[in-house]
Amino acid sequence: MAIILDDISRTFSEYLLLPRLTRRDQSINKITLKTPIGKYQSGKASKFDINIPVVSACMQSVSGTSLAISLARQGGLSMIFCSQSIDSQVEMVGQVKAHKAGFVTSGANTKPESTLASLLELMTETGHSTIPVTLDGSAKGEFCGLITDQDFWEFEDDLANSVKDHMTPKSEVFFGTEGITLRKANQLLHHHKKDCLPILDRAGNLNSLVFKKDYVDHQRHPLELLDENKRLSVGAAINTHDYRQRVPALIEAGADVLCFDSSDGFTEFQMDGIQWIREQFGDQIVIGAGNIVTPEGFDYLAQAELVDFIKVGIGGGSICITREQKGVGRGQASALLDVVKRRDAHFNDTGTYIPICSDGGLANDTQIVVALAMGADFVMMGRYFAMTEESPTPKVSINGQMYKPYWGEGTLRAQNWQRYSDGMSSRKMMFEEGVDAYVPLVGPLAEVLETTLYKLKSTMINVGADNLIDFRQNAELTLVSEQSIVEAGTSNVFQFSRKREIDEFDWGT
Ligand code: MZP
Repeated sequence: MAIILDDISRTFSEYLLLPRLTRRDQSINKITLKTPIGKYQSGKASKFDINIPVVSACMQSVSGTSLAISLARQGGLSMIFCSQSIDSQVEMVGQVKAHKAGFVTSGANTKPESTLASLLELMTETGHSTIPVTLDGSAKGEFCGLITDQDFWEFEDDLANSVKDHMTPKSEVFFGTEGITLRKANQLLHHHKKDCLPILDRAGNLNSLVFKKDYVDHQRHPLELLDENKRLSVGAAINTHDYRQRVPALIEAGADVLCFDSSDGFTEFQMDGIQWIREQFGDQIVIGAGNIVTPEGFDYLAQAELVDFIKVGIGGGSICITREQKGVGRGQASALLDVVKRRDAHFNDTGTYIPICSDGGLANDTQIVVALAMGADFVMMGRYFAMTEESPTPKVSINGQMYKPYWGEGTLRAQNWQRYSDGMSSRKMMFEEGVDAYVPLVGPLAEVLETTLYKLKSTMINVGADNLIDFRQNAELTLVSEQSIVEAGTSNVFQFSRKREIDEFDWGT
């Protein structure tokens, strides 16, 4: 006979946190939100941390290049979607890695003999105003000099002139030598009042560039998530079909984290993939697995401690109709609580901590807070990021309000055959597990995230926590009745919906 669980499947909105003692020395600025993504041994550091506990979903309508750059600059991580060709995913990962920070491989170069006209074209095409000049015009060629848009006048100079007649020649350029630290390179920029410092190898070839604007930018984004070469960090989604081709290409492109994107990760297909990646690439690469909703699912994926983090959640996503279509899934709070309990037991028994990601179904900031209090190390969100300026979909105006399209990976539109097929073949999709939708545009990611994280920190202070470990250890939650959910909103008052209504209201005073 089928097993029927005693517990009801519960969601985040059914719980509330109870306040604990807030200490006098607590303040928003002292709270840290750093959290592990990589598994670790008791007492040791995780091999990969993120600076804020949020990652963006492995979805076409969410994790594009701009969003990945923006989120990494705020301290989080994006998982570039795999429902695309290997080449285009690799290109997106490469664009994030090339974006900025520290030593940048020059993306636009010219030769001494090139004309100003072709240089101008290059500047317009790439948006770069400082272009290195190398003998063969390549990013690693023999360095000859630098040319900027200040070195010639488009409407005064003859555009048939050669670059070499206008550039600052190598003999007059301040440059650094390969091996120089970023700190020293920034000091040279400061000392010589320059905007760009070329870094040359011992043979005089161009190696990379360091920009003043990157230094300034970094000061404005202290939580920026960078790799050891000071490039932005980025994750990449993978599937159980083509990992033998996709994974090597993504690692080569510089992906920092690999994340299986599957609605049901409690499968031998996924374990085969995990084992293959570990055999080929060892323990250094960070691998996320999932999704699961039961302790048995956790035990299966945690066996031999091959994976770094495990994602929890089936059917809770805002665009997801898996529960309706297939009758599979579980309330996200129940799933998370059960899996966290099993993870903690695993940590006690083996000394290995495996971070848990709560994936999907977070309808508001409060639910993010509750998920972290319940023991998730970080959350993965789709809708939340789809609503920002930086998501990859175009803005659409409907009745004067701006929206963005947002669709599930289980829709025909996403054509993500691997995820929703049976793991064995890319056969025709028989039914959809997701919907095509629109979400309101809410503004730039940095602004939205700032509010969310401020609320999270503020709740952490309510429960006397200084970091996310304290938070889940101190957290005391209560189930709420339907009546207390009603009570949590405003009651017995007529609420103004807009500030303008307040301004225009006749108060009779
Ligand atoms: P949400 O943040 O929009 O509520 O949920 C995002 C999550 O929904 C994703 O991370 C993924 O796990 C899941 N998802 C994506 N596509 C589908 C689908 O088409 C889906 N059914 O369930």
